Amino acid sequence: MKSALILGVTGQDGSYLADFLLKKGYNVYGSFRRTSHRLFERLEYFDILDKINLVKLDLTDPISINKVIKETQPDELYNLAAQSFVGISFDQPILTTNVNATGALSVFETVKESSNHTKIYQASSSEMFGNSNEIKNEFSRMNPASPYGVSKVFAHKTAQHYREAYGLFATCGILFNHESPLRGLEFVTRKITHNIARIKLGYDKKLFLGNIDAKRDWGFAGDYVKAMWQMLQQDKSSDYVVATGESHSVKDFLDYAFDYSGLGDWKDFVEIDKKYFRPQDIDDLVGDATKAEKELGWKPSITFKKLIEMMVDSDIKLINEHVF
Ligand code: NAP
Ligand code: F7E
Repeated sequence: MKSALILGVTGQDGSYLADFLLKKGYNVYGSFRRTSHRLFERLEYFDILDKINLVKLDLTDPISINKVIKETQPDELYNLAAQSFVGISFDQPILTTNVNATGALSVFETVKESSNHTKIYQASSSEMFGNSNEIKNEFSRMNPASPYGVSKVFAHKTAQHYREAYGLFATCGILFNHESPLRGLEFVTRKITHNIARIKLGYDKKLFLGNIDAKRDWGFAGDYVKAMWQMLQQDKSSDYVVATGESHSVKDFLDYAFDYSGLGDWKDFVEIDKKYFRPQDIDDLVGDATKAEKELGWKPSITFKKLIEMMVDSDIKLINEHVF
């Protein structure tokens, strides 16, 4: 039986990946950090909480990283743990850097010293590219536009360095935005579908957003965690872009989501609030996943419209069941 350690198992991708690996017969370890409130709702959604070996780890605490990796000696390690919200990274740049950059470095160093058979997946991001007009591939210039993006460039380059200097199997998945009914409530897609459900069921009247001209390449998280696993089944570590190849604006998302929900024209419900604008934003991001398709046989299975339908349906069901 293969073993996998998922850092950040309580997150969107962590829970989808845990479900995927358990179905493949893996012994799954998943890291969490203590909080004073509910934490495992995504694992409960998949009904897999009791199937995961939970381990306590914080990326800002190298002692916990050391202990967990030494004890578990996993065949595969997925570093999905991060301060993943770009917006807050402008307000908490040091925390973001400590978690995403220094934390990743501690993971690579510990694997090198005490578990060097472990294959590492590093969660890199399209945010590393920043603004420029072309479709992005593995060789595109990195020009990050947020503390989050900068922290991910550090971790990405450090993974490449450990690969080259020490022969570590450290693969970076450069994933473009991926969403699901389990997406955090502050990200724009889920914020829209959650608020559509609240408006539709009479709990709210308005939805406040920021830069709705921004365009992103949005895929489905379930498809993207499969790509992560496929990357670690290769003989050599490398970098892979994972994306749908289509970009849509937040306005396009609003158009279809409001139309599908039956609420009609989003302009009757949406107001712009300056507080949701970032000091710097990326206008448009679209990825070229040709390498992942050729080498991994990976392709997205869920369209932009289908993704929106899944998210709207799920949020209406949750609000109907009084899950806020
Ligand atoms: P997410 O839902 O925000 O999950 C992040 C996970 O990291 C959570 O389990 C969180 O724990 C954990 N975490 C946060 N701070 C930590 C710390 N100091 N120590 C240990 N764990 C910590 O993010 P996601 O959407 O699943 O994304 C997974 C990874 O992919 C992240 O690294 C993200 O930056 C990257 N990424 C995401 C996307 C995307 O579109 N989703 C695209 C490219 C890259 P709590 O539950 O306790 O907060
Ligand atoms: O913003 C605009 C916002 O926060 C998308 C993370 O998973 O993907 C994600 O980062 C766009 C931005 O995601 C609101 O300004 C408008 O242009 O949903 P988001 P993100 O910043 O693209 C990358 C690939 C990651 O790696 C990250 O971890 O939507 N926008 N109005 C808004 N965004 C939010 N959150 N809230 C608004 O009200």
